[in-house]
Amino acid sequence: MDVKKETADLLVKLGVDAAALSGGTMPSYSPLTGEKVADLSPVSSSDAAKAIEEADAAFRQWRLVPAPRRGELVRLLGEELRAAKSDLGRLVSIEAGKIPSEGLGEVQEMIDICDFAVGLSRQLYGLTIASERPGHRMMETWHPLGVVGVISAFNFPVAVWSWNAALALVCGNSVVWKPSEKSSLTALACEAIFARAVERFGDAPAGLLKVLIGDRAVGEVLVDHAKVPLVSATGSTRMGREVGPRLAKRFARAILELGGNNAGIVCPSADLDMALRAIAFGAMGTAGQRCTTMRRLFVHESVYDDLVPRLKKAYESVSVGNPLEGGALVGPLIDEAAYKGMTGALEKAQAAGGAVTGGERVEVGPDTAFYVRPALVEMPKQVAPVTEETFAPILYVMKYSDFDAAIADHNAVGAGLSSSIFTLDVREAERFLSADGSDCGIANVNIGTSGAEIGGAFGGEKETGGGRESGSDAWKAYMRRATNTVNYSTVLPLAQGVSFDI
Ligand code: UN1
Repeated sequence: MDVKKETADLLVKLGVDAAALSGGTMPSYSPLTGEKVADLSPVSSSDAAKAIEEADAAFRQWRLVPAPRRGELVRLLGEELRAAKSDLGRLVSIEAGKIPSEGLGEVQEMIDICDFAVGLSRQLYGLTIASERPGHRMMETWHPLGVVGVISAFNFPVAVWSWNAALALVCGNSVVWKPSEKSSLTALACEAIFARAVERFGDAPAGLLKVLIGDRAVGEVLVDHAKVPLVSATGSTRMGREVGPRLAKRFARAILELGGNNAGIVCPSADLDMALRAIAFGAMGTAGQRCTTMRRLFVHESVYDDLVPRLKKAYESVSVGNPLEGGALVGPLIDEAAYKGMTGALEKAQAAGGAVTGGERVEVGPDTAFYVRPALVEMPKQVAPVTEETFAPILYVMKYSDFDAAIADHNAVGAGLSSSIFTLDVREAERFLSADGSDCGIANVNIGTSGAEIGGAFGGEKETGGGRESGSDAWKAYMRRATNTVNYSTVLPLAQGVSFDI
């Protein structure tokens, strides 16, 4: 395939101006071949600040539009995404290296959150609260917040934006989006798709969505700008450590969705066929580049010799290759740095007594592309690098004999995003989900760690950053809450029995 030509064709078909793809100073690459597919023009810091001002002006109008009417814009966005699904899904494959069904799945996730947000636009409920004073009513009202900054990562280049944007928009906010430098093309496509929804909507204020193509300096403008009351940032824990305190310094809100070091526990009663499939997808799917990828596995000693050899076989036989050419299940790593991170971790694991299956580079096309066979590493115990997140397909497998110790090891890492237990024993399952079970934001039974549906709140604890996006009541982070007390009596009783007679 001619990756560069197909990228340009898809972008133009999706509505991006061809002129935006060349002549700039910021190169875009496809991990499928490692070749450069565009030269984009980054925005300057002053243009970024101007875009934020424009988004703020849009917010001031948008907040006055009734929420169900705001939902109509997101409904139209969902329709446009449905129409663009195959092209955008393919562009995600080209830019992030995903297999076709995962590229399409990512767009489906966008459509799903739009549907969710449309319903939500009629359900931004506040409570009515019993007042202790006669003739008084208490209630809470949820108001739009302002410009919502979105910083997204390459691995879910479009879905994470949509989780934030769909909620932010129905909540009455505008959005300024700084995509990863590694996935700016799909962001331009989303900008064009959104523009079509806006056009069909008719009277939306200009500036509801601003896309800031650029590097870290542009992200910093967003993080530090006084007119951005909330930044939702997805990426590494290292990034979150910088962004979090900067937001806190100016009392802005943060939704941080950072690293994961997700684990599964396979118990004696587990359905091993099912566990095998779940682990294979969780650990090898998306070439190990989901924040929810399964990276650690604790297997009970009684089933270890049954499960682990079968898993190794799956690692040895899984197809690795250009997913748009031969139907491979494992596509490329995003770039050379990811490859180096993987080999470095494997060397460290071996030095710590790990036995590695797989992990070797697979030659697919030019040497600017980085394809690897996923690695399964049997570790004698949980030491570094098992305790660190390496954004690559490495699964560290450890044997356990005592369930309590397995849970303790499970929780003994910095990150706290997703987790799974495989068991048919209700006691083990419930314990895993209980207060002294998994310490993660996502805890699953008999399914893997990845592939969450949008209906639930998505995010995790500890070094994962504590933010929640997507479903459930995650929308509340995108609004400001006002508690209102209305006195409809003729007297003025004070709360707590206080008297103050003048
Ligand atoms: C991410 O990797 O940043 O649960 C998001 C999942 C997907 C989202 C992953 N729904 O794997």
